[in-house]
Amino acid sequence: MTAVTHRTAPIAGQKPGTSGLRKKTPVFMGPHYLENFVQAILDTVGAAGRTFVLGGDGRYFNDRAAQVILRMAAANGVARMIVGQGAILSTPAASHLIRLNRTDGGIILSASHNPGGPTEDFGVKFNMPNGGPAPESVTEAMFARSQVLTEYRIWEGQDIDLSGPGTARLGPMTVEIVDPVADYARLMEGLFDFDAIRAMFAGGFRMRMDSMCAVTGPYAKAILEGALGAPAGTVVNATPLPDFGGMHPDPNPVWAKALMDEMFGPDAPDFGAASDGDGDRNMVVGRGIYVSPSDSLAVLAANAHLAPGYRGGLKGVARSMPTSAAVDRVAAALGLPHYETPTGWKFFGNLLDAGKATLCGEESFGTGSDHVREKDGLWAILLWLNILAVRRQPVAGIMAEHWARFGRNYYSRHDYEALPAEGAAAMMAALRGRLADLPGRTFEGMTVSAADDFAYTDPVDGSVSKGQGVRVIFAGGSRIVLRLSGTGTEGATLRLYLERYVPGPDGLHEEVQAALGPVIRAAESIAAIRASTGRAGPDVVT
Ligand code: VG1
Ligand code: CO
Repeated sequence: MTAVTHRTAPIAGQKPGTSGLRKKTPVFMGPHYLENFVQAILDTVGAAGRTFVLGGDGRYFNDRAAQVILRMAAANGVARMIVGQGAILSTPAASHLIRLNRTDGGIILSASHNPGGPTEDFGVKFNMPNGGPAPESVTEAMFARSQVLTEYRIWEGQDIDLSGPGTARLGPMTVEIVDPVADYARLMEGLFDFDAIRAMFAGGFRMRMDSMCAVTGPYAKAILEGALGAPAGTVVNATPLPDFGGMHPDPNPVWAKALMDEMFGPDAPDFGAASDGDGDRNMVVGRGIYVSPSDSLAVLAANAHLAPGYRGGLKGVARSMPTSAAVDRVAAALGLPHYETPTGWKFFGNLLDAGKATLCGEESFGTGSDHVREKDGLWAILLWLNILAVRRQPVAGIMAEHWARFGRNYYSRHDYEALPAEGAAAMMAALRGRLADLPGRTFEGMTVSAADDFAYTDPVDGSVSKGQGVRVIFAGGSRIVLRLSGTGTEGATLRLYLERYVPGPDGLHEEVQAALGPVIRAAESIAAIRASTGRAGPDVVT
């Protein structure tokens, strides 16, 4: 067995987006595609003598890609790889292992909430020694490297047996195969009052957890049904499958419809939850009530002190720009600093590292804290359970009290998928050109108070990220935001984010799309989405 060097040529388009490099699986399986990108990663971050974590969400090609990456790591002089058994690790569990073992980072194989399978999506991303996604400066360097490299190195040899915990060698490199769940479960036990949650389940509390045939199945079974004593069968779709059983593992009311039907049905459990392909997203639902991710972040911020891990209070909170301002209102009431970042978890890393924020969240079903450097689906679900165990109220009661105290930010996202890329880019460019004319104009009785293209200056390292989404803000707190997705693999996806603030006490319990009616109509007047795309309406409404 020996290291060999293969000649290769740069492949266009190996540019990481919002969260790593995502392409159709056949593209990743094409000649040299994975190898080139992995070599670009290793050349950028350095390989000799390093230790990295490796794992993925188990989707189609996960196992083959892991073997290739191990052989490339060995040939590039990596000293040690810590790999989840079966090459499986949820994204938050990988982030935890990177931090726990003080490694030099990790490679995560996932296209997250995108479907998996031979003709669906695959992805690779690199996380830094702090456990968080590589910042733009690093992903740009990886892309630049991918455009000039001429060779990659790989160890010639057989597959490593990853089927059970233990230690193996690949040439000079040590491969440590670890239980993917154990360390993560211990971390959760240290943050939450497991006794209180166990007592709640013992008292008859019923929950449905839909793992959507993706990576959280084993984690949810071990923690909810194992450690916390929830009845067997609480977790459904609990076996990770290479094609997610044909499901689209994006936990929202559209793709997790079975869970929604159950939670709004005659025999609904007390609490429902779902998570995505790689386990970093969550959706929570009460009996007969859906909790929007922006509201969930606000409720968690207002109640986090009820869990042992956050008893001392929060240092601050952060949300992505398109996420509703509900959490800002909680921060203002608690006297906490709050931050507004561009879309993507990588922008929270510095705030968490610097101790400026404890909780972070995105409208796209992502919530997390400083316990790792990724959003964390099961963590959010467990924090909700801890809050429910202490407050002993139904979810609907908690939401009603929250809105009565802080007012309600009605919120929805409308996605227009698989648009022709050039047309979508032209529409955004035209809109950007019109922004300067908007302030002072009135739409649907709402006057525009500001309109811009969001730019962010990181308060810790001063780095600037421009062009992060168009926002049109109306007097009174209503808002529309438009941006193009950076995680898709087919054409362009336009995301339209809609928000309207109602201070209460009246009007706190309206149907969401109806409450947002004026904002939806104003968005069409301003951006002419339907007119310029020729679409009758959005493909997905969440
Ligand atoms: C989407 C979401 C964003 C999220 C990203 C990764 O990005 O909008 O909030 O951070 O997915 O989530 P985009 O560019 O398509 O809007 V996932 O669970 O990959 O890890
Ligand atoms: Co995800």
